[in-house]
Amino acid sequence: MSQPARAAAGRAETRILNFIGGEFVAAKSGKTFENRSPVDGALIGRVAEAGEPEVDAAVQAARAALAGPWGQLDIARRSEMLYAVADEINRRFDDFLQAEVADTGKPASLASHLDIPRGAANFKIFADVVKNVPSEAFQMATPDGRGALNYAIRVPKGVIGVICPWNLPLLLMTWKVGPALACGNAVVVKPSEETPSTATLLGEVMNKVGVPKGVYNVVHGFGPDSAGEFLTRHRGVDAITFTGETRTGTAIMKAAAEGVRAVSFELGGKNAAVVFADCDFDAAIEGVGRAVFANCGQVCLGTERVYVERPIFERFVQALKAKAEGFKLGRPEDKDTTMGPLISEEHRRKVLSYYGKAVEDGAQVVTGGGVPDMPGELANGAWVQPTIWTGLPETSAVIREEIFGPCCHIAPFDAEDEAIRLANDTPYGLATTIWTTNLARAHRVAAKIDVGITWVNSWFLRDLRTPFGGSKESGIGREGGVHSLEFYTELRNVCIKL
Ligand code: NAD
Ligand code: 6OD
Repeated sequence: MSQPARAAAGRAETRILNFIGGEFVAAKSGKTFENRSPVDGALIGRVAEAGEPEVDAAVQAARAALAGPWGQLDIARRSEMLYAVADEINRRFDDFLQAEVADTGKPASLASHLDIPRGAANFKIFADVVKNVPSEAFQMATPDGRGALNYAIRVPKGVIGVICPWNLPLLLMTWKVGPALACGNAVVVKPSEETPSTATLLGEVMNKVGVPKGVYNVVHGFGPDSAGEFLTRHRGVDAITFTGETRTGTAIMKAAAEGVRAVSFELGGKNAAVVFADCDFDAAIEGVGRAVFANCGQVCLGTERVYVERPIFERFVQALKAKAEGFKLGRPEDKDTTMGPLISEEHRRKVLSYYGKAVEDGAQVVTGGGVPDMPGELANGAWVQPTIWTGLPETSAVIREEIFGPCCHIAPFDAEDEAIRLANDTPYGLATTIWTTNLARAHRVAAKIDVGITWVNSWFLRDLRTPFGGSKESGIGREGGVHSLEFYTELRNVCIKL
């Protein structure tokens, strides 16, 4: 590997650097922070923390790229370049996999099926979308009888600030960078402080395939009074796309108000599954099991509230319990590992506080509820037991607040309207899953649950052309397919008097 590659991969002896104007750079201040493995607490590397000078340099580099060759590239050439990025990610699949798994501790089997392939696919889908979007045109009559022709053109928004979370680092970052670049923008990415590696590694890919310097930049650091805030406050940033907690979204929206800059937000959720007695029982257990426990419960679309029609309630609780108890916690690289740790000790404290609250609020702990005994060095990792509760009042914080861990509460219901009311009784509105073999009911209930994404008899089945986003406090705007173009381009009307 070249020197930048070792810096970017960031394991063992290495440093993880900022990527600005096509160069891997440390911080002028010399400040760094630790990147530790959630599996066993081992030091993975040290990350160069960007200060205001680095964030400013990244924004300037992005602006310069827009004024340079990148701004001149036609859509066909830009699309080819994004295909090349995807191909290079796939060629370096193992490097990306190793980096993602080291940062997150998630099972390699999961990252190799989900995170890395989607990281590559996110470039191809939007390269295709921009080539195929029609424009709109209107002819109009005028008093002189000659008329006028209106047509719309799309231009890039400019420099996009991309602020990312840690749960699906490459997938969620490229979900924004792919369309941003496809539309001709330049980006400054601020990965989560917990997961700096794959965004940095992508810098090498950009250089390798000849994406002009400054089109893709990465600055590392934290949120408040650090790189996140410096980036969102920077007036050279034209628009901000953010995935993360609703509370952070509120802070970013305040920063974006200066200069009246556009935001696209994918935020938290407290998603419900609604399971009817007429469901395919095994499919429902399999699907709800994935929705609750995949990625150790750290998926924004995941289910933390399960409502089950009373005739199958007891059977469902017992079957999901068996599913939870079947997970094999272990090192990510072990082939039989099916669940990793939480992202950090800090996040574990948060999740365990809800495990405690559940008991205080009178829950029956069906399974789990604590910290598993892990052997050897794994005892230093951020492990928790997959957990199921029943018997909580709907007013409990465990039912109302996003936990973001491998846990759910299961409650019975007796009528369709009751299930809809329970599912909607939350300030969030991201996703839901409905389990039934009654097609009419599926359509009826789907239309009444106030969320951005409804799955019927499935979960996290993604067609990247579809609108993705949240209602209520779960987000602002939709991304995916042509919907991403609404955010990443400015639509201009040209009126020609004939
Ligand atoms: P977070 O909000 O704590 O952090 C996300 C990013 O924002 C990080 O890079 C962080 O450094 C940065 N940040 C924090 N404060 C900031 C500030 N004041 N200004 C600028 N940047 C700031 O979220 P997280 O803990 O990384 O991720 C988990 C959360 O993300 C959960 O709530 C989850 O539901 C949500 N999420 C939502 C979606 C979705 O599509 N709706 C997807 C994934 C995760
Ligand atoms: O699949 C996607 O495009 C997407 N944004 C998934 C988000 C998952 C949240 O954790």
